[in-house]
Amino acid sequence: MNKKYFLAFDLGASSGRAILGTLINDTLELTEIHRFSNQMQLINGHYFWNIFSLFNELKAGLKKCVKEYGIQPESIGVDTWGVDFVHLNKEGLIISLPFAYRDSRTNTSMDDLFQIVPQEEVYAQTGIQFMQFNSLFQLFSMVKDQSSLLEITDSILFMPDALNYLFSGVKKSEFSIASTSQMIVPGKCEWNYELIEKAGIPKQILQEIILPGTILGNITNEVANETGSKSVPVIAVAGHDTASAIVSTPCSETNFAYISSGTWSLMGIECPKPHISAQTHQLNFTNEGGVNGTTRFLKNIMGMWLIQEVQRIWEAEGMKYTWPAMVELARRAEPFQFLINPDDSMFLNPRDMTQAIRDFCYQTAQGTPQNHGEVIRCIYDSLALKYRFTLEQIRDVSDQPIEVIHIIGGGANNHFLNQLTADATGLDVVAGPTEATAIGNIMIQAKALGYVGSLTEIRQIIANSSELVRFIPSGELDWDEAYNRYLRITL
Ligand code: LFR
Repeated sequence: MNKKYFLAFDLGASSGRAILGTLINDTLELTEIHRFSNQMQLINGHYFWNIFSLFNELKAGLKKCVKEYGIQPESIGVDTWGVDFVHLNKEGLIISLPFAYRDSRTNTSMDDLFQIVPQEEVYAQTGIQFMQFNSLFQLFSMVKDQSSLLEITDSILFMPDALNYLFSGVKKSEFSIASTSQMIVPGKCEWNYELIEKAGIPKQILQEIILPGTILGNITNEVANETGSKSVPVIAVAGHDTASAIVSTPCSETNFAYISSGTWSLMGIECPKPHISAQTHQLNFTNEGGVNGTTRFLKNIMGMWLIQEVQRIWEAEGMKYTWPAMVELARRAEPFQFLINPDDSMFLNPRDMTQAIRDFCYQTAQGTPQNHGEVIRCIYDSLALKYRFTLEQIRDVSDQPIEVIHIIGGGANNHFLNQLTADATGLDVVAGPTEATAIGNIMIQAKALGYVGSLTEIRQIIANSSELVRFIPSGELDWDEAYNRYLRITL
């Protein structure tokens, strides 16, 4: 087979990348072409994403690929975080920066909506974990505030859909990203109009839902001229980064749980259909749409965000740590001294994450961490214990056997946390690939263009091409005792 090239744009809440994937027979090689930082912008009291600068960075990535690397990709695809969306007017112009999901405008939106549609009904109709920032609640907050922006909105597009639109001029809503909205019928490419109407959200602003792997159209002449690229297809990959990441789980069986580890830790299983019951509602699990008719039954866990934030705060205070330096501090700190519930709402977007962690420890009668090592150790221990807690919940709901945990995404580089996860859960952990999201994005492009077939074949190629590291439970430390204390503190 000739070499085939695909360009993946993978946007996260802290950085974005253009990654070139080269498919050679049954292996895949990756080259990072372009990397840039991404940050929510605080403007007049609200947090936004700068979609225009993100689009510029993506075009810069395409231009570099063609001009500096001399490679014309066969196609491009975009994935991003979930839930956030762009407003367009009827002429198709973007009329506002998109709000960022950590903005506080939705602080009371869930309770406000539940007064109109009972919580049980919203869950039964969507099967999505309640998070105050789901698009449903973002839109409902605008309805409630009689937002003039919403009044002049002709259509909304989720972040990857919006970038696809800027590249191709085509407005569609890809299934995996649409499923993060909490506004679709579980497992189906259908808007849940009944719920949407009850919430007072104008249904005409929503676009047709299409399956991942749909060829949307070609790059516009304008973008082609600016970047020097040919007018290649823009493919709607699994636009939700988590959906793209799970494509890359390097496994041939179904006996695994995954943790897609980045700003968030998404822990769950892949299932043929959604799990929706009073129990999954009570446990607040989500059923997000995946590729090839799969459902991701999972829990959103506040992941490396906690570390990113303490790192940011300490840097502002003049103490700049690298990630390995932070891991080293944690390694030297005493284990299990302080435990937090990583998902407490006080950690969603505090001005000072270190202070928020100290406050949590103080309020739960644990004293307060005194130095940076104690804070970091507290975060890592608590994440590992939260993974154990989540694993037990998944096992309560599903009889799918779980014999191994695949940790994928950037967080898989953290061997210290990988080992803690194996120790806390008593399961082997297989770490890698770290570029899971970009790989999933690339492989769905290759599939859309007919170069690869099934999900099984895709995963085999990924297993052939990735360096995986296995962590075996060490039996060190009394994790049972720590777990019981974690439960007492957090429940
Ligand atoms: C991970 C992720 C999660 C989603 C969160 C907010 O990057 O996409 O799946 O719940 O970001 O959108």
